[in-house]
Amino acid sequence: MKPSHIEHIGIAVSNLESAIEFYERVFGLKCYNIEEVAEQKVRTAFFKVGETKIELLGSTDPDGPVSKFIEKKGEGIHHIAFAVKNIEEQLKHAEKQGVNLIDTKPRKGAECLDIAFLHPKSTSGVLIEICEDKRK
Ligand code: CMX
Repeated sequence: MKPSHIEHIGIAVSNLESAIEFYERVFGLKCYNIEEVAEQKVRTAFFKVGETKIELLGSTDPDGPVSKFIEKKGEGIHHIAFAVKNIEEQLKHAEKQGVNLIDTKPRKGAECLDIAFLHPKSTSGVLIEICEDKRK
């Protein structure tokens, strides 16, 4: 599959506003975008760290995946997103390798990316997102 880089690291937080304030105050990073992804039941806040972003994830619904994650595991790293080219082909490749796909087709995520998730049960317990910016 050969991802080009880590596009972002998603971090589940209980309180988005106070987590943004923390990242700005302690690390001197600037939150440059806050975006709701209604389909995923999250609000996302982005910071750039070199080529990689930190994506803070605040849940908008107690039944959403981020709420369920925090309930079970507490706040923390929720997923790692790999930037790929030709995401549809990469999904087919992953499926052929026996990976359990959460998304068999890409969907729209924050920042206009096409995204798809691989199930943590087939990736050593880490939720992996692959994503592609088709505008590039
Ligand atoms: N990382 C690692 N493991 C995870 C996980 C995560 N982020 N989320 C859930 N799991 C584990 C659970 O701990 C649980 O493990 P056990 O069976 O050992 O207890 C197992 O996966 C099943 O978890 P669950 O709470 O019963 O939840 P579901 O099976 O209903 O859903 C998952 C799990 C991963 C399929 C679902 O959360 C999902 O589809 N995630 C992808 C979408 C998403 O997370 N969106 C939010 C971010 C959006 C964005 O970045 O824009």
